[in-house]
Amino acid sequence: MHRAHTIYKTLTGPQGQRMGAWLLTKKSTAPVACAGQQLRVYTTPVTSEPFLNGSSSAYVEDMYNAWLADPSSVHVSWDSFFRNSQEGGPGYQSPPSLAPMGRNEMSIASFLPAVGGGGGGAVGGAISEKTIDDHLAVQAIIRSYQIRGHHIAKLDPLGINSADLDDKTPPELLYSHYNFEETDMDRSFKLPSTTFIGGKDKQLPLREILRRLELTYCRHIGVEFMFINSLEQCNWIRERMETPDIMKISPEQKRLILARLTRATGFEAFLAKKWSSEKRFGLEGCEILIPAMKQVIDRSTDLGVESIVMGMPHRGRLNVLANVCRKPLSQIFTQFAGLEAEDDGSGDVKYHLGTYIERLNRVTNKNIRLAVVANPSHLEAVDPIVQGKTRAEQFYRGDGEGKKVMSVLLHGDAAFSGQGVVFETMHLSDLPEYTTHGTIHIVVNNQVGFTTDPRHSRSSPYCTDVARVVNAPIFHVNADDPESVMHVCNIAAEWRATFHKDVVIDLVSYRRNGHNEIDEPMFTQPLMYKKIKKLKPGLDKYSESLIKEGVVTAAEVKDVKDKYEKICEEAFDNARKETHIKYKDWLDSPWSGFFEGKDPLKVQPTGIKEDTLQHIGKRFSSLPPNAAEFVVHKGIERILKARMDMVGKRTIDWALGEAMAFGSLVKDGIHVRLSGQDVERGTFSHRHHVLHHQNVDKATYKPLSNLYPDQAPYTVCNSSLSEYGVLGFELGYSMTNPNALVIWEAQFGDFNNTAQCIIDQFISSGQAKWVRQSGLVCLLPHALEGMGPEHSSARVERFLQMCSDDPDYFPPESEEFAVRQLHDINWIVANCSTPANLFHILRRQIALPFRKPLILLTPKSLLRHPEARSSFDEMVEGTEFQRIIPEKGPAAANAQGVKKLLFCSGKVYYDFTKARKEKGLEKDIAIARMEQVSPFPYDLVKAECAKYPNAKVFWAQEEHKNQGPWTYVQPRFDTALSGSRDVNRPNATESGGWFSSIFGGRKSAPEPIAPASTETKPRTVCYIGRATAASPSTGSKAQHMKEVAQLMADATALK
Ligand SMILES: Cc1ncc(C[n+]2csc(CCOP(=O)(O)OP(=O)(O)O)c2C)c(N)n1
Ligand SMILES: [Mg+2]
Repeated sequence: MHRAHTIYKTLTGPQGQRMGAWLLTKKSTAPVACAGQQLRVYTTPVTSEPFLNGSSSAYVEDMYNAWLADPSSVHVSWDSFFRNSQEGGPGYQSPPSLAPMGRNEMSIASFLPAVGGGGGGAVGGAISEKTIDDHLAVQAIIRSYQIRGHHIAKLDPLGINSADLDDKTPPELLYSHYNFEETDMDRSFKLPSTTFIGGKDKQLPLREILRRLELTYCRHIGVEFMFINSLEQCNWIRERMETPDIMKISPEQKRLILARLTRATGFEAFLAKKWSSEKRFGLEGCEILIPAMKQVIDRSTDLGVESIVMGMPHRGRLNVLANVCRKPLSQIFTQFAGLEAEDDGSGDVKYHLGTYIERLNRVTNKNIRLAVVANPSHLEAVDPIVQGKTRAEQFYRGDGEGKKVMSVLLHGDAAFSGQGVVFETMHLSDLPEYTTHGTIHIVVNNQVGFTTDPRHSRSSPYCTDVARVVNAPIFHVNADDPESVMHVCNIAAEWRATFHKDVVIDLVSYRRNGHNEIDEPMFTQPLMYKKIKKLKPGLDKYSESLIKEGVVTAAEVKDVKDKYEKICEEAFDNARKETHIKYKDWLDSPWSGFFEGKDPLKVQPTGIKEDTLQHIGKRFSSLPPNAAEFVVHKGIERILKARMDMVGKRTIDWALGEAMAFGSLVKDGIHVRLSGQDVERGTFSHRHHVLHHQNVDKATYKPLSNLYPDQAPYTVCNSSLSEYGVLGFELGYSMTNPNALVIWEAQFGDFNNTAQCIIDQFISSGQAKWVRQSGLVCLLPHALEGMGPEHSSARVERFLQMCSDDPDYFPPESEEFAVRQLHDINWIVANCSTPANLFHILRRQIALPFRKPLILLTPKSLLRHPEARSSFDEMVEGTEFQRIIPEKGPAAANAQGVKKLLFCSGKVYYDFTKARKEKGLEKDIAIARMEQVSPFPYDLVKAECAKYPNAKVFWAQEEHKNQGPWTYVQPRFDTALSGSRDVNRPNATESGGWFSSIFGGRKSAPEPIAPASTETKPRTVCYIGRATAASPSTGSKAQHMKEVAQLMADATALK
């Protein structure tokens, strides 16, 4: 109420001149547009909102300013209206193009007769200007509270900062030109339909209006929602915020909050007592997070949600696992014991591990599945992964509207505003093939990021401002007011269930300790921490207030506390009996049934029936079935015809090879999803998986979705222009179900580095850290083709450098050599040179009895290269992926006479064969293609080298020497040629261990074998390729051609 008086008393100042008066005074002085205001151009007629409803007055004002600057910038109807108004015409008249009134709107005239109290009312039927002005002013004030009330809400439990980093009261809240007097405070004003503060009352005294607005918008909840451009959604929120007594809850509900807060607080206290010097990133200062999450879950389960996928940072993670997911406390406590793992993998620190729990929600009595996705230290990196996993779960459940599965993302204040991936993830939220139909974001806003104050960590007022871009309502709430927190949690859950859009809860709180428990916060935030030290913990405050209210007794409070401590002590005793930890207990994506009963070293065949090839080939090359109506582009018609001709000749090119792989998988019930920038057509216009009707907008036809009536779904989707977000999303998607081929394609391979964190932290090391597998495929266009530095290299050297196989270890040769290698490595890196091999390697992803990520370099010029074709013979039953394609030409028949054996990878093979032919050296130089670079095909390299005993062995690459595969292959060639070297022993835990954890006891790390070479002189590999360079490629075409010529000369030189 204090501010209401302040407002009333300080009703002065020029700002207030602008609202209302210009509309209503007949002789208005020309108002001045706001300094710095952008000129906006309004060229469409106003049809969406009626005049002067709650959200249109700002619009009208904007329009007026635009009109002032340039009358032609507004619609002609507004032009005439403003002109009329200025020229002393009727003060108010409806603009001509107004839409009919909606459910929640009233005409301005309806306000006027209902004037009560003193002041200027209607005199003799005429309405005074003051009456109209005053009513408009009341409307404007209501609206101002709705828009800006949050700026002055008491959000900070410390009372130091303003959550929006601005202590000032926005002048917009103080409309000063209406000249209210103290006597006006008791005048009644009819309430507009865009407010719900009246409840059943249609009019209220000004004093009461202001009081209610203060209570609603300026107490412990600050809500930002008026930027949402849907009147329905704004009203929906207004109703849940403004309705009198809306926040009243029952004593039972209060006791439930107290019990939950007690557990949250007790958990941290217990850890602090037992492991005082261990880092755990405690939640102290924002313990309300736990009751808040539980409230979100309860309400969402009430509304039909059955599965929740969560992503969160370090802060409070153990508490979430214990008290939200109800992970057994003893499992959590064993993480502190420094025990060795019973199963394999390299593991991760306790505050990064994931979990998966299925349990009964005791409040709603419904079953619920909760997964917390494992994450690296890299803040916010898990966001897109959670979304992908959620989307996939929705997909497999047929939950097209997200009613059963939802995602919850937790954030820190500094990370939420600082990390770009938050934005990239948010921008997926409404895309048809990426939406999860609304995410509930909860920010643990402790007003500090490690040692950095918010004023140094963000330029936006709130740490949540990124969410405004997707029109998500944002609820800032003082975390020391548990009931306000629960209220916004309910609204958030209902919002998501109603509108299926994102929503943000900003828990404005503090951090009682340093960044972690060992840190000294007084070094950097002395004043803040002086205050924190004096502050009563949230639990104490709430229990005291409930005792005062008579909801609980002090004895009951103590009892709840003691009981929880006893639970913790018992779990602690149980944990002490454990001798090992199990990484599998921390798996976030269990694939029940996938591994059981499988021979872990048996790969299913990848060759398929001729009939299937024919069928898919024809369907993929056909016009839509309703071809007479569906107008296809002439160029596409030609492409389809060329495809059909190839199929007739039992031949495939790149696009057909890919389509055959996808088509044969969907035929077998395997869902295929291809996502990335412009993947539908293909960056290089080779794919065309979506045909567009040339005359009907959005009418499309997807051949691969129309192969078989009972096929699995095929999804192909152009993504937003993001790598970090989209790659993360697809990785998450791939984690949900192993029986799906999930593919992300980079526009050019080099763009993968903007998703480096997903590659380093998740794809290459996810299995080792979190015993979680993924068969994700990354298609990375790669090759030096004179397109300049940025479109040449996928930086294959980096992927290879991260491969976990030992360069000095030649695994034992056996029938299972290839699959065992695949099993033991962290990911596969390949660069195919034929469409058939592309076909096989894609199918092999599913044929494997386990899942490994596949980094697949893809060609550009080969997409149309006449020689880069394969025959059906290379794909039919009995054929398989070729890790190495050996020389098959005249040199193979002249093995003893071959002087040079070149190994290469990718499209450069075609350049080498051409150069060799031109020089007439086809009998002298053998060229073998290494299609799978990692795991390294030791056995086949050895065999190929042995076949040409008199040849010098070379690795030839088009990349620069410090790039490309050279540094990876060189030591491995030596090992292949000389056998295992005794440099070190393979790491048995890493390479074989995971295997046993899944398949039970069958280890795959045998002893190194003795050198196999019988040659007297040790052979070694030599390098052919470009010299070292900083850049992947020259930018000059001429220089490029010179380099190519030199490369060809080197490759074909016999001296
Ligand atoms: C991408 C990334 N950069 C830097 C860090 C190092 N780091 C760890 S916590 C932290 C501060 C996080 O602040 P905030 O998001 O507010 O969370 P809080 O710790 O306050 O809960 C930083 C900078 C990190 N983990 N991830
Ligand atoms: Mg913080």
